[in-house]
Amino acid sequence: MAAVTAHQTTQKTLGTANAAGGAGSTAAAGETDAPAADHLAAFDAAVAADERIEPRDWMPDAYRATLIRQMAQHAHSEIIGMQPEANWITRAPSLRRKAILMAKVQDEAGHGLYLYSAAETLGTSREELLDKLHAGRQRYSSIFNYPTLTWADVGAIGWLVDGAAITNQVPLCRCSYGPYARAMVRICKEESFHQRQGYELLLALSRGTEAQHAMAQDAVNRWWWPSLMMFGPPDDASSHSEQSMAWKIKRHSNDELRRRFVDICVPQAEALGLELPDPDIRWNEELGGHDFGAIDWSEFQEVLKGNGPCNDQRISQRRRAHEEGAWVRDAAAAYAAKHAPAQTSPRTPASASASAQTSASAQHVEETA
Ligand code: BYC
Repeated sequence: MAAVTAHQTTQKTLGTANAAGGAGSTAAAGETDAPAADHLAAFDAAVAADERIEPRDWMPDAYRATLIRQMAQHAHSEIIGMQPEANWITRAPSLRRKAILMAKVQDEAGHGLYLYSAAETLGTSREELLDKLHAGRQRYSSIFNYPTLTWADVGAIGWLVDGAAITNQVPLCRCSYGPYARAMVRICKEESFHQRQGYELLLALSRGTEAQHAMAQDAVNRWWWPSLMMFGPPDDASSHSEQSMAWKIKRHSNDELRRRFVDICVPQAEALGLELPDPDIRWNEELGGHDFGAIDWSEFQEVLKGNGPCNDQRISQRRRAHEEGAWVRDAAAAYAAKHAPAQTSPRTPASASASAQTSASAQHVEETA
Protein backbone atom coordinates (compact mmCIF):
# COMPACT_ATOMS: atom_id res chain seq x y z
CA MET A 1 0.00 0.00 0.00
CA ALA A 2 1.41 3.43 -0.90
CA ALA A 3 2.29 5.62 2.06
CA VAL A 4 -0.17 8.49 2.33
CA THR A 5 -0.12 11.30 4.86
CA ALA A 6 -3.20 12.54 6.68
CA HIS A 7 -2.58 15.89 5.01
CA GLN A 8 -2.64 14.52 1.47
CA THR A 9 -5.75 12.49 2.08
CA THR A 10 -7.70 15.10 4.00
CA GLN A 11 -6.97 17.60 1.26
CA LYS A 12 -8.92 15.31 -1.06
CA THR A 13 -11.92 15.40 1.26
CA LEU A 14 -11.79 19.05 2.26
CA GLY A 15 -13.95 20.16 -0.65
CA THR A 16 -16.66 17.70 0.29
CA ALA A 17 -16.46 18.60 3.96
CA ASN A 18 -16.98 22.30 3.40
CA ALA A 19 -19.46 21.96 0.58
CA ALA A 20 -21.56 19.65 2.73
CA GLY A 21 -21.46 22.16 5.58
CA GLY A 22 -21.47 19.20 7.91
CA ALA A 23 -20.69 18.97 11.57
CA GLY A 24 -16.93 19.21 11.04
CA SER A 25 -17.01 22.56 9.29
CA THR A 26 -19.88 24.13 11.20
CA ALA A 27 -18.61 23.20 14.68
CA ALA A 28 -15.36 24.99 13.99
CA ALA A 29 -16.99 27.97 12.29
CA GLY A 30 -18.92 28.74 15.45
CA GLU A 31 -15.81 28.85 17.58
CA THR A 32 -13.29 30.78 15.51
CA ASP A 33 -12.93 32.89 12.37
CA ALA A 34 -9.86 30.99 11.18
CA PRO A 35 -10.31 29.71 7.64
CA ALA A 36 -10.92 26.01 7.03
CA ALA A 37 -7.37 25.52 5.75
CA ASP A 38 -6.02 26.49 9.18
CA HIS A 39 -8.32 23.99 10.85
CA LEU A 40 -7.18 21.31 8.47
CA ALA A 41 -3.52 22.15 9.10
CA ALA A 42 -4.10 21.96 12.87
CA PHE A 43 -5.95 18.66 12.50
CA ASP A 44 -3.21 17.16 10.31
CA ALA A 45 -0.51 18.37 12.70
CA ALA A 46 -2.31 16.78 15.65
CA VAL A 47 -2.64 13.47 13.81
CA ALA A 48 1.02 13.59 12.72
CA ALA A 49 2.11 14.27 16.30
CA ASP A 50 0.06 11.33 17.57
CA GLU A 51 -2.16 13.64 19.60
CA ARG A 52 -5.77 12.71 20.22
CA ILE A 53 -8.63 14.36 18.37
CA GLU A 54 -11.38 15.17 20.88
CA PRO A 55 -15.12 15.71 20.26
CA ARG A 56 -14.97 19.51 20.33
CA ASP A 57 -11.96 19.71 18.00
CA TRP A 58 -12.43 20.56 14.35
CA MET A 59 -12.24 17.47 12.15
CA PRO A 60 -12.91 16.82 8.45
CA ASP A 61 -16.44 15.59 7.81
CA ALA A 62 -15.07 12.49 6.12
CA TYR A 63 -13.03 11.64 9.26
CA ARG A 64 -16.19 12.02 11.35
CA ALA A 65 -18.21 9.88 8.93
CA THR A 66 -15.55 7.15 8.85
CA LEU A 67 -15.46 7.00 12.63
CA ILE A 68 -19.24 6.83 12.89
CA ARG A 69 -19.29 4.01 10.32
CA GLN A 70 -16.60 1.96 12.05
CA MET A 71 -17.68 2.62 15.63
CA ALA A 72 -21.33 1.90 14.81
CA GLN A 73 -20.35 -1.34 13.08
CA HIS A 74 -18.23 -2.22 16.10
CA ALA A 75 -21.03 -1.42 18.59
CA HIS A 76 -23.57 -3.38 16.52
CA SER A 77 -21.17 -6.34 16.42
CA GLU A 78 -20.96 -6.36 20.20
CA ILE A 79 -24.70 -6.51 20.75
CA ILE A 80 -25.50 -8.88 17.86
CA GLY A 81 -22.53 -10.95 19.05
CA MET A 82 -24.43 -11.67 22.27
CA GLN A 83 -26.86 -13.92 20.39
CA PRO A 84 -24.75 -16.92 19.32
CA GLU A 85 -23.38 -17.46 22.81
CA ALA A 86 -26.56 -16.58 24.71
CA ASN A 87 -27.99 -19.55 22.85
CA TRP A 88 -25.98 -21.79 25.22
CA ILE A 89 -26.58 -20.11 28.60
CA THR A 90 -29.47 -22.39 29.54
CA ARG A 91 -27.54 -25.45 28.38
CA ALA A 92 -24.15 -24.77 29.97
CA PRO A 93 -22.84 -28.04 31.45
CA SER A 94 -22.18 -26.72 34.98
CA LEU A 95 -23.03 -23.82 37.26
CA ARG A 96 -19.45 -22.53 36.91
CA ARG A 97 -19.61 -22.54 33.12
CA LYS A 98 -23.03 -20.90 33.19
CA ALA A 99 -21.87 -18.07 35.49
CA ILE A 100 -18.83 -17.43 33.28
CA LEU A 101 -20.89 -17.39 30.10
CA MET A 102 -23.51 -15.06 31.55
CA ALA A 103 -20.79 -12.64 32.67
CA LYS A 104 -19.21 -12.74 29.21
CA VAL A 105 -22.46 -12.07 27.37
CA GLN A 106 -23.21 -9.19 29.76
CA ASP A 107 -19.74 -7.79 29.06
CA GLU A 108 -20.58 -7.71 25.33
CA ALA A 109 -23.69 -5.64 26.09
CA GLY A 110 -21.48 -3.28 28.09
CA HIS A 111 -19.02 -2.97 25.20
CA GLY A 112 -21.90 -2.03 22.93
CA LEU A 113 -22.92 0.71 25.37
CA TYR A 114 -19.41 2.18 25.65
CA LEU A 115 -19.14 2.24 21.87
CA TYR A 116 -22.57 3.77 21.23
CA SER A 117 -21.72 6.43 23.83
CA ALA A 118 -18.37 7.09 22.17
CA ALA A 119 -20.10 7.34 18.76
CA GLU A 120 -22.59 9.83 20.22
CA THR A 121 -19.72 12.26 20.85
CA LEU A 122 -19.53 12.61 17.04
CA GLY A 123 -23.02 14.09 16.81
CA THR A 124 -25.10 11.03 16.14
CA SER A 125 -27.46 9.26 18.55
CA ARG A 126 -27.80 5.68 19.68
CA GLU A 127 -31.38 5.69 18.45
CA GLU A 128 -30.29 6.74 14.96
CA LEU A 129 -27.56 4.09 14.84
CA LEU A 130 -29.91 1.34 15.98
CA ASP A 131 -32.50 2.42 13.41
CA LYS A 132 -29.83 2.08 10.71
CA LEU A 133 -28.81 -1.35 11.96
CA HIS A 134 -32.41 -2.54 11.99
CA ALA A 135 -32.99 -1.14 8.49
CA GLY A 136 -29.87 -2.93 7.17
CA ARG A 137 -28.11 0.38 6.46
CA GLN A 138 -25.17 -0.31 8.79
CA ARG A 139 -23.17 -3.50 9.13
CA TYR A 140 -22.13 -5.76 11.97
CA SER A 141 -19.30 -8.29 11.88
CA SER A 142 -19.68 -11.14 9.41
CA ILE A 143 -18.66 -13.64 12.11
CA PHE A 144 -21.97 -13.47 13.95
CA ASN A 145 -23.90 -14.91 11.03
CA TYR A 146 -22.67 -18.42 11.80
CA PRO A 147 -24.55 -20.83 14.10
CA THR A 148 -23.38 -22.21 17.46
CA LEU A 149 -24.12 -25.91 16.96
CA THR A 150 -22.47 -27.45 20.04
CA TRP A 151 -21.17 -26.44 23.47
CA ALA A 152 -17.63 -26.49 22.03
CA ASP A 153 -18.62 -23.53 19.84
CA VAL A 154 -18.65 -21.38 22.99
CA GLY A 155 -14.98 -22.31 23.48
CA ALA A 156 -14.11 -21.74 19.82
CA ILE A 157 -15.77 -18.31 19.87
CA GLY A 158 -13.80 -17.34 22.98
CA TRP A 159 -10.49 -18.60 21.67
CA LEU A 160 -10.77 -17.60 18.00
CA VAL A 161 -13.40 -14.86 17.71
CA ASP A 162 -12.37 -12.99 20.85
CA GLY A 163 -8.74 -13.73 20.00
CA ALA A 164 -9.18 -12.15 16.56
CA ALA A 165 -11.07 -9.25 18.15
CA ILE A 166 -8.19 -8.56 20.57
CA THR A 167 -5.62 -8.69 17.77
CA ASN A 168 -7.68 -6.13 15.86
CA GLN A 169 -8.63 -4.02 18.85
CA VAL A 170 -5.42 -3.57 20.83
CA PRO A 171 -4.08 -1.19 18.14
CA LEU A 172 -7.41 0.69 18.32
CA CYS A 173 -6.42 1.74 21.88
CA ARG A 174 -4.03 4.10 19.98
CA CYS A 175 -6.71 5.32 17.58
CA SER A 176 -6.47 9.05 16.86
CA TYR A 177 -10.01 9.70 18.11
CA GLY A 178 -9.88 10.03 21.92
CA PRO A 179 -13.27 8.61 22.99
CA TYR A 180 -12.88 5.52 20.78
CA ALA A 181 -9.31 4.89 21.95
CA ARG A 182 -10.30 5.21 25.62
CA ALA A 183 -13.32 2.91 25.24
CA MET A 184 -11.05 0.30 23.67
CA VAL A 185 -8.74 0.12 26.70
CA ARG A 186 -11.41 -1.32 28.96
CA ILE A 187 -12.93 -3.43 26.19
CA CYS A 188 -9.57 -5.07 25.47
CA LYS A 189 -9.06 -5.96 29.14
CA GLU A 190 -12.44 -7.71 29.17
CA GLU A 191 -11.85 -9.37 25.79
CA SER A 192 -8.68 -10.83 27.22
CA PHE A 193 -10.69 -12.65 29.89
CA HIS A 194 -13.12 -13.81 27.20
CA GLN A 195 -10.31 -15.27 25.12
CA ARG A 196 -8.86 -17.06 28.15
CA GLN A 197 -12.19 -18.61 29.11
CA GLY A 198 -12.65 -19.94 25.56
CA TYR A 199 -9.15 -21.38 25.53
CA GLU A 200 -9.64 -23.03 28.93
CA LEU A 201 -13.00 -24.47 27.86
CA LEU A 202 -11.50 -25.96 24.69
CA LEU A 203 -8.54 -27.34 26.63
CA ALA A 204 -10.92 -29.16 29.01
CA LEU A 205 -12.80 -30.66 26.06
CA SER A 206 -9.65 -31.50 24.15
CA ARG A 207 -8.29 -33.41 27.17
CA GLY A 208 -11.68 -35.01 27.88
CA THR A 209 -13.28 -38.06 26.29
CA GLU A 210 -12.79 -38.95 22.65
CA ALA A 211 -16.23 -37.53 21.86
CA GLN A 212 -15.42 -34.26 23.66
CA HIS A 213 -12.12 -33.94 21.80
CA ALA A 214 -13.92 -34.53 18.49
CA MET A 215 -16.52 -31.90 19.39
CA ALA A 216 -13.76 -29.36 20.11
CA GLN A 217 -11.99 -30.16 16.83
CA ASP A 218 -15.23 -29.84 14.87
CA ALA A 219 -15.91 -26.41 16.38
CA VAL A 220 -12.40 -25.19 15.52
CA ASN A 221 -12.83 -26.52 11.97
CA ARG A 222 -16.02 -24.47 11.52
CA TRP A 223 -14.87 -21.22 13.21
CA TRP A 224 -11.30 -20.96 11.86
CA TRP A 225 -11.93 -19.54 8.39
CA PRO A 226 -14.77 -17.16 9.39
CA SER A 227 -12.46 -15.85 12.16
CA LEU A 228 -9.80 -14.99 9.57
CA MET A 229 -12.49 -13.13 7.60
CA MET A 230 -13.25 -10.91 10.62
CA PHE A 231 -10.18 -8.80 9.74
CA GLY A 232 -11.90 -7.62 6.57
CA PRO A 233 -11.09 -8.03 2.87
CA PRO A 234 -7.49 -8.37 1.67
CA ASP A 235 -5.57 -5.09 1.56
CA ASP A 236 -5.92 -4.68 -2.21
CA ALA A 237 -9.72 -4.89 -1.85
CA SER A 238 -10.03 -2.82 1.33
CA SER A 239 -11.68 0.45 0.31
CA HIS A 240 -11.17 2.30 3.59
CA SER A 241 -7.81 1.11 4.93
CA GLU A 242 -5.53 3.58 3.20
CA GLN A 243 -7.43 6.63 4.40
CA SER A 244 -8.14 5.21 7.86
CA MET A 245 -4.45 4.42 8.35
CA ALA A 246 -3.46 7.91 7.20
CA TRP A 247 -5.82 9.31 9.82
CA LYS A 248 -4.43 6.83 12.39
CA ILE A 249 -7.87 5.40 13.05
CA LYS A 250 -6.44 2.05 11.94
CA ARG A 251 -2.80 1.41 12.79
CA HIS A 252 -2.31 -1.74 10.72
CA SER A 253 -3.78 -3.13 7.53
CA ASN A 254 -6.29 -5.99 7.48
CA ASP A 255 -3.70 -8.45 6.13
CA GLU A 256 -1.05 -7.46 8.68
CA LEU A 257 -3.42 -8.15 11.56
CA ARG A 258 -4.67 -11.38 9.98
CA ARG A 259 -1.07 -12.67 9.70
CA ARG A 260 -0.36 -11.65 13.28
CA PHE A 261 -3.43 -13.62 14.41
CA VAL A 262 -2.34 -16.77 12.55
CA ASP A 263 1.09 -16.53 14.17
CA ILE A 264 -0.52 -16.31 17.62
CA CYS A 265 -2.91 -19.23 16.99
CA VAL A 266 -0.47 -21.81 15.61
CA PRO A 267 1.41 -22.50 18.89
CA GLN A 268 -1.82 -22.19 20.89
CA ALA A 269 -3.51 -24.86 18.75
CA GLU A 270 -0.54 -27.12 19.36
CA ALA A 271 -0.80 -26.60 23.12
CA LEU A 272 -4.53 -27.33 22.92
CA GLY A 273 -3.90 -30.58 21.06
CA LEU A 274 -6.16 -29.39 18.22
CA GLU A 275 -5.47 -28.88 14.56
CA LEU A 276 -6.12 -25.77 12.50
CA PRO A 277 -8.07 -26.85 9.40
CA ASP A 278 -5.51 -25.55 6.92
CA PRO A 279 -2.91 -27.94 5.44
CA ASP A 280 -1.04 -24.98 3.94
CA ILE A 281 0.01 -23.41 7.23
CA ARG A 282 3.78 -23.48 7.47
CA TRP A 283 6.57 -21.36 8.88
CA ASN A 284 8.15 -18.93 6.43
CA GLU A 285 11.69 -18.25 7.58
CA GLU A 286 12.10 -15.26 5.31
CA LEU A 287 8.92 -13.53 6.49
CA GLY A 288 9.41 -14.57 10.10
CA GLY A 289 5.77 -15.65 10.17
CA HIS A 290 3.39 -18.32 8.94
CA ASP A 291 2.09 -18.75 5.42
CA PHE A 292 -1.47 -19.97 5.25
CA GLY A 293 -4.04 -21.17 2.71
CA ALA A 294 -6.33 -19.11 0.49
CA ILE A 295 -9.43 -17.64 2.12
CA ASP A 296 -12.74 -18.15 0.32
CA TRP A 297 -13.64 -14.49 -0.18
CA SER A 298 -16.80 -15.38 -2.07
CA GLU A 299 -18.20 -16.78 1.20
CA PHE A 300 -17.33 -13.48 2.95
CA GLN A 301 -19.07 -11.48 0.21
CA GLU A 302 -22.17 -13.66 0.45
CA VAL A 303 -22.35 -13.17 4.23
CA LEU A 304 -21.99 -9.39 3.75
CA LYS A 305 -24.84 -9.46 1.23
CA GLY A 306 -27.06 -11.07 3.87
CA ASN A 307 -26.80 -14.65 2.64
CA GLY A 308 -24.91 -16.19 5.58
CA PRO A 309 -26.43 -19.08 7.52
CA CYS A 310 -27.92 -16.86 10.27
CA ASN A 311 -28.24 -13.30 8.87
CA ASP A 312 -32.04 -13.29 8.90
CA GLN A 313 -32.27 -14.87 12.32
CA ARG A 314 -29.78 -12.43 13.89
CA ILE A 315 -31.40 -9.27 12.57
CA SER A 316 -34.97 -10.36 13.28
CA GLN A 317 -34.02 -11.34 16.84
CA ARG A 318 -32.34 -7.93 17.27
CA ARG A 319 -35.44 -6.09 16.00
CA ARG A 320 -37.65 -8.16 18.31
CA ALA A 321 -35.42 -7.46 21.34
CA HIS A 322 -35.56 -3.74 20.51
CA GLU A 323 -39.36 -3.73 20.27
CA GLU A 324 -39.75 -5.73 23.46
CA GLY A 325 -37.39 -3.35 25.26
CA ALA A 326 -39.45 -0.26 24.39
CA TRP A 327 -41.09 -0.17 27.82
CA VAL A 328 -37.67 -0.09 29.51
CA ARG A 329 -36.59 2.91 27.43
CA ASP A 330 -39.91 4.63 28.15
CA ALA A 331 -39.57 3.98 31.87
CA ALA A 332 -35.98 5.30 31.89
CA ALA A 333 -37.04 8.44 30.00
CA ALA A 334 -39.93 8.97 32.42
CA TYR A 335 -37.61 8.56 35.40
CA ALA A 336 -35.09 11.01 33.92
CA ALA A 337 -37.89 13.48 33.19
CA LYS A 338 -39.19 13.22 36.76
CA HIS A 339 -35.78 14.20 38.11
CA ALA A 340 -34.93 16.82 35.49
CA PRO A 341 -36.56 19.90 37.13
CA ALA A 342 -34.34 19.48 40.20
CA GLN A 343 -31.34 20.67 38.15
CA THR A 344 -30.49 24.29 38.94
CA SER A 345 -26.90 24.54 37.70
CA PRO A 346 -26.07 26.94 34.83
CA ARG A 347 -26.80 25.26 31.54
CA THR A 348 -25.05 25.14 28.23
CA PRO A 349 -27.29 25.39 25.15
CA ALA A 350 -26.79 21.62 24.64
CA SER A 351 -27.93 20.68 28.14
CA ALA A 352 -30.79 23.17 27.92
CA SER A 353 -32.05 21.46 24.81
CA ALA A 354 -31.66 17.99 26.37
CA SER A 355 -33.57 19.19 29.37
CA ALA A 356 -36.30 20.65 27.13
CA GLN A 357 -36.58 17.25 25.49
CA THR A 358 -36.92 15.43 28.82
CA SER A 359 -39.50 17.98 29.98
CA ALA A 360 -41.45 17.32 26.81
CA SER A 361 -41.36 13.59 27.44
CA ALA A 362 -42.36 14.17 31.08
CA GLN A 363 -45.40 16.00 29.82
CA HIS A 364 -46.10 13.18 27.42
CA VAL A 365 -45.81 10.63 30.26
CA GLU A 366 -48.17 12.64 32.48
CA GLU A 367 -50.71 13.03 29.71
CA THR A 368 -50.72 9.34 28.87
CA ALA A 369 -50.42 8.00 32.44
N1 BYC B 1 -17.82 -8.01 8.67
O1 BYC B 1 -12.35 -1.20 3.68
P1 BYC B 1 -12.57 -2.27 4.68
C1 BYC B 1 -16.45 -8.85 19.23
C2 BYC B 1 -16.84 -4.21 5.37
S1 BYC B 1 -17.17 -7.80 18.09
C3 BYC B 1 -18.69 -7.18 8.06
O2 BYC B 1 -11.41 -3.11 5.02
P2 BYC B 1 -12.54 -1.04 7.31
C4 BYC B 1 -17.27 -9.82 19.91
C5 BYC B 1 -16.49 -2.79 5.76
O3 BYC B 1 -17.37 -2.27 6.73
C6 BYC B 1 -15.79 -6.98 17.39
N2 BYC B 1 -18.28 -6.20 7.22
O4 BYC B 1 -13.23 -1.62 6.00
C7 BYC B 1 -18.58 -9.54 20.24
C8 BYC B 1 -16.62 -2.10 4.43
O5 BYC B 1 -18.00 -1.97 4.11
P3 BYC B 1 -18.66 -0.53 3.71
C9 BYC B 1 -15.98 -6.49 16.01
C10 BYC B 1 -16.96 -6.04 7.04
O6 BYC B 1 -13.60 -0.44 8.14
C11 BYC B 1 -19.38 -10.50 20.83
C12 BYC B 1 -16.08 -3.14 3.45
O7 BYC B 1 -16.26 -4.40 4.09
N3 BYC B 1 -14.80 -5.71 15.73
O8 BYC B 1 -15.29 -8.76 19.41
O9 BYC B 1 -11.38 -0.20 6.97
C13 BYC B 1 -18.87 -11.78 21.13
C14 BYC B 1 -14.63 -2.92 3.10
O10 BYC B 1 -13.76 -3.22 4.21
C15 BYC B 1 -16.02 -6.86 7.67
C16 BYC B 1 -14.81 -4.54 15.10
O11 BYC B 1 -15.82 -4.06 14.67
C17 BYC B 1 -16.49 -7.88 8.51
N4 BYC B 1 -15.66 -8.73 9.14
O12 BYC B 1 -11.95 -2.34 8.05
C18 BYC B 1 -17.54 -12.04 20.82
C19 BYC B 1 -13.47 -3.85 15.03
N5 BYC B 1 -14.79 -6.47 7.29
O13 BYC B 1 -18.88 0.20 5.00
C20 BYC B 1 -16.73 -11.07 20.23
C21 BYC B 1 -13.51 -2.45 14.50
C22 BYC B 1 -14.96 -5.45 6.44
O14 BYC B 1 -17.71 0.17 2.81
N6 BYC B 1 -13.57 -2.40 13.04
N7 BYC B 1 -16.26 -5.19 6.28
O15 BYC B 1 -19.98 -0.91 3.07
C23 BYC B 1 -12.46 -2.47 12.28
O16 BYC B 1 -11.35 -2.63 12.76
C24 BYC B 1 -12.65 -2.32 10.79
O17 BYC B 1 -13.89 -1.71 10.56
C25 BYC B 1 -12.54 -3.66 10.01
C26 BYC B 1 -12.82 -3.35 8.52
C27 BYC B 1 -11.12 -4.20 10.14
C28 BYC B 1 -13.53 -4.68 10.50
